[in-house]
Amino acid sequence: MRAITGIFILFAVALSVRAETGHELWLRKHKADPVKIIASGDSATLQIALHELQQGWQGKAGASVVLTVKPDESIRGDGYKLTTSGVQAKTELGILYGVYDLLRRQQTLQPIQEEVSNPSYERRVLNHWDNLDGSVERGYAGHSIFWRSGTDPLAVTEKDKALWREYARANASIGINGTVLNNVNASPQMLSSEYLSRVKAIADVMRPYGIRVYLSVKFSSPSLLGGLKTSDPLDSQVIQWWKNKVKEIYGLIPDFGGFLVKANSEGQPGPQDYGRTHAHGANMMADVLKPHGGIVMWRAFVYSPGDKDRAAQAYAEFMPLDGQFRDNVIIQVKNGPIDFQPREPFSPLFGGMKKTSVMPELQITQEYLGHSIQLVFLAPMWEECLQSDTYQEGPGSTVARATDGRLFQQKYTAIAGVANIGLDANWCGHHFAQANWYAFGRLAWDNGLTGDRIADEWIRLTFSPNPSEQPNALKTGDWLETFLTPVKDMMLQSREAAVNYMMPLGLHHIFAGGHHYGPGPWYAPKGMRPDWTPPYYHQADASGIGFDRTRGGSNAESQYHEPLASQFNDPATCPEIYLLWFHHLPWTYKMKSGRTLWDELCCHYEKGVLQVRRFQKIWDKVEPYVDAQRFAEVQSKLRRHYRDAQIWKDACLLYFQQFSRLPIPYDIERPVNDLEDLMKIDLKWSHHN
Ligand code: GCW
Repeated sequence: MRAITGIFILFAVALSVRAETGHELWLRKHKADPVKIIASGDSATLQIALHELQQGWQGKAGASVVLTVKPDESIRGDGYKLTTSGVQAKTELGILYGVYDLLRRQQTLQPIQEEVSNPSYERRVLNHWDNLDGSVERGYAGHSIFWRSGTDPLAVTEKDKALWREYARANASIGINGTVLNNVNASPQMLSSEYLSRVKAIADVMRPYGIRVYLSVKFSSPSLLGGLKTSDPLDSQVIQWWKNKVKEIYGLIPDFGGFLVKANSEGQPGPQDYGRTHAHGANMMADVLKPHGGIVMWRAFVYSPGDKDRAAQAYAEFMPLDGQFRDNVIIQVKNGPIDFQPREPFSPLFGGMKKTSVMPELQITQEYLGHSIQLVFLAPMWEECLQSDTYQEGPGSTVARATDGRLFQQKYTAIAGVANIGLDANWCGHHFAQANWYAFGRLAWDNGLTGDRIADEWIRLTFSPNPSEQPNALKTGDWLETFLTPVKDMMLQSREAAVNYMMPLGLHHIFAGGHHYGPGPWYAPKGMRPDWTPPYYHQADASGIGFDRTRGGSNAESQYHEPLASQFNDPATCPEIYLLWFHHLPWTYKMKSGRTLWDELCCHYEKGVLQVRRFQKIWDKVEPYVDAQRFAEVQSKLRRHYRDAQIWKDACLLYFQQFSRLPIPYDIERPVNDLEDLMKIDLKWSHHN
């Protein structure tokens, strides 16, 4: 009888949950209580704040909230102070941020007390790798929300504007205040007057939400678009061309943010094509933008084929330029020295450059972390990077402090995240990929937040039952235990799981070429640049595995400050998570666990697969508390996630076993695939598979 009642209740709960597409993100509608708002001023931004309070208030019914724009020495930039009576800020945008915080606290049942909140970085920017034809480079959530092909690609419709408004609101709610609208592999057409008119339309929608637009520009635009003979940054006609273009942009968009530039990188043009340095190129643009208040975000993602270790190249190229950049240039540096791998040590340029502003670039889109197929929560990875100690000014010189102005005087501070947003109904392709967008915004605002705290907030906002719709929903305490705790646990483990089944112990870039989704440790087509093939990175042979970056090898470890350099240089002190990043070691090398390196690798691959299996079980168990649509969609992604994790394990172990010639330990599940078959599979990246 008991069992029957139990089943009946579960059934009732499941039925009462409305299907959700996920389009509302972490801003799902709730029944609001009445609230009285007293606001000084009446701008478009304040109107939004008012509206949000009216739509979302869950505090005391009929309470008064005072919104005061007034300086206070504890408030910086667009920061704010929550008070017992409402929100105080220096700027109207600060008020809006304070209101979002207030509402978030109400929904997530966090205490509301007097507290100041200031942003870690002044510029908190999304980078869209969106092409003007509507495709998205490394995008797994459908086409661009900004650009499209077709008969009238530049027409601005009401539907476009409504979507951009939702996007702006979502970003503002987590403190993001800038967006680069196009791919760093930029088309010169971006700066044509036709496209600029669409940029203006986008900027007009973003403005009240405090979001500035920026553009990626192609360095050779003066020649390609302007018809000049050269794009040499020291040529007076070239400089004049940029001046005119920038004037045109600011005529349309007075608060335009500035340019993002990928130059002399992966075939993109740059100042070196004219015998000039990165500093010449960046400074020319900076000088042109300066009178209008614009900045240049200049990427340090440079490497070329040759003998030099790819991991050491960006540092080698940019360090000699330290001190040569204008104060409105910020060097944009990817979190690791290679390329957004599942795990890399932090880039030595953080804490390296002292006289130049440096900003971290994180990748929200999961290019190397399972696309929008796999559930991988990235906050722990970003936290790991931001909290890494560079030792630049002694212990405690974390990447966070070295980039947010606490360690060095930087005129501008910034952080960028490569967006994972597209036209898919749920924006990000995977419901849990929304958490990565959310996490980027929250960390950009407060780079000391933990992944745990962010996951907690996000789950509550995204999945908590709506009492008005779910009268049978679990009581809060039970929901926390039955839903929040296991789901959070799954999220927090998910990145380490991916490292385990893809590239444990410091392995990196062993993806199949092109799509960067499936395994391809063998991938090395004839004639291909070696640094674009996995054997360059894993160096597996009969003698062992790993990339030797020690003093006897490429010496990349020397780019780190002591005591790190020596620590990394010695396998006995190198953290095992980075072991094969810095060392080429014999298969029988003794690990801290007492196991051989080969056995340890096997254990990690095995563990990763089992972790994903567990995620499936966790998710299946929470079915009664999730609406049917989101439940089924995540469940189906997890099925594929598990299958592909198994493929990763089998492919890597069977491939490396050819070199190690050692057996897979008996207590480890045998591979279920054959290497020959695996080498033929092309795991397509499409998220619709
Ligand atoms: O991660 C690599 C990607 C490229 C990308 C490049 C970059 C936009 O594979 O698709 O190009 O990095 O960051 O510039």
